[in-house]
Amino acid sequence: MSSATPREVMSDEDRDAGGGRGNTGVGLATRPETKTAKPALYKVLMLNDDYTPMEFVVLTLQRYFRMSIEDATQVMLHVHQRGVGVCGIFTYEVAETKVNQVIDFARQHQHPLQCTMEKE
Ligand code: TYC
Repeated sequence: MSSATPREVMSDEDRDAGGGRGNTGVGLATRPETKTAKPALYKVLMLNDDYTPMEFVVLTLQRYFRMSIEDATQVMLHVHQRGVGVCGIFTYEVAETKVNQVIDFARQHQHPLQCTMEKE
């Protein structure tokens, strides 16, 4: 019998990864590995309240989310009307930083504006 049984047959992936007996970890470099995990993403949400001035919310969105005055006004009005709105989607640490920047900025100006994050 000369043909290999199915479990002896190595796929291209196994071979490229240096799989099988005697794996030295030095695979034949035929193509790049495509196993880089994508980072988890988080939505940064702006919450409505009855006291923060509309123009302060627009300024905050422009400053910390790099929005145009038109986009910032649209997001602010959405939050004003619906109660909550998405400012942007970021990796965990970037989202956390932006939430803290918004809350600090609002506190410095004695506005109750609140911001939070939620996994995508
Ligand atoms: N509701 C506020 C007002 O009428 C405006 C506002 C909009 C506040 C969005 C917070 O995230 C907010 N002045």
